[in-house]
Amino acid sequence: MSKPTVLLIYTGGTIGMMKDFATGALKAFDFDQLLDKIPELHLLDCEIATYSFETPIDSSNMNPQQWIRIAAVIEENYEKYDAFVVLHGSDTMSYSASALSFMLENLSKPVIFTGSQLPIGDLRTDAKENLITAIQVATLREGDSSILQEVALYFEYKLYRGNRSSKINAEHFNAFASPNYPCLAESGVHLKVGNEFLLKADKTQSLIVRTSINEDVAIIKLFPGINETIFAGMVSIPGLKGVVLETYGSGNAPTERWFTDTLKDAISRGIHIVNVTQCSGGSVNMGQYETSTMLKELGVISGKDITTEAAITKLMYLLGQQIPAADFKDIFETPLRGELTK
Ligand code: ASN
Repeated sequence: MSKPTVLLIYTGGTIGMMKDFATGALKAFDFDQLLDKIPELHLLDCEIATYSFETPIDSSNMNPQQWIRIAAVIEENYEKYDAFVVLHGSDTMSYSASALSFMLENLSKPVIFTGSQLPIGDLRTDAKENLITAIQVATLREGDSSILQEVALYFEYKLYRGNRSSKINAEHFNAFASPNYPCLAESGVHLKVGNEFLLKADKTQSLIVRTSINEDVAIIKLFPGINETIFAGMVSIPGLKGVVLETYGSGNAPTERWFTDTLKDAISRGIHIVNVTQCSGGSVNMGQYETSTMLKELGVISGKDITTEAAITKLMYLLGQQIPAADFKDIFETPLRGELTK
């Protein structure tokens, strides 16, 4: 059997950065140098090809246009390669992995995001392990099918479903978590795959790349002391079409009249409001407390156990798909790529 083929897509991030000697700041450097730094890649039992953004970026500069570029590279090369590994800055990696999971419909090949906390040239770098194992995971096969058939994120010995992951630490190598869904795989002496947790593609369907994304959205995090002027101002932003509302605990919010009236008015103006918990784990359950009953009655969408990263990217994706207003809530509350628990 021929060796699996992998396309490495380099977008930027710390993994490929080096110190600017003049300023001391970290900035991106040439991708060819990145490969020179890891001769171990040649030992892997697969064929690796590379594609690089001409100007690699810190992932703080990621945006829907860049997601579309990543999706386009995957689409153009989909038949040529068995797997895709996206090198990406860790800061917004969970947003990009979530967005791509929605944009790549009927995906049947692995798209694995990875990066690192320290640059590849650093003596104590975490980049080598992350990159090498991400490629190994991406090339796991059963017969002539990839074992992974979804967008995932590999970091510090763990493979997560991309749209279930969040960056939780700015310093530790163990920088990501998936609070509401088990790891898809774990790397130790052996590579252990949790087969029961993987998405399985319907092979009768071919890949559809959806690149229509609507950015007229906001994330509003509630806090004790948020007042009417501020909240009403935020939901009255001209052009606003959707809000991810980060509420307390299991989806709770103030019961004050001004708050519910403001929400009611926003919903009547066609703005979709998605309730997501501020807690890092657990689920929204509107109606469990009096402080969430009104939200349910107003028609607020339940984000259930979705992450904020997946909620905002799903909102942008669904708003781009011209879904009839009457179906929007149901579709949002339905798992499309395993991003929430029904
Ligand atoms: N600022 C970097 C980025 O997200 C952080 C990293 O990759 N560790 O591009």
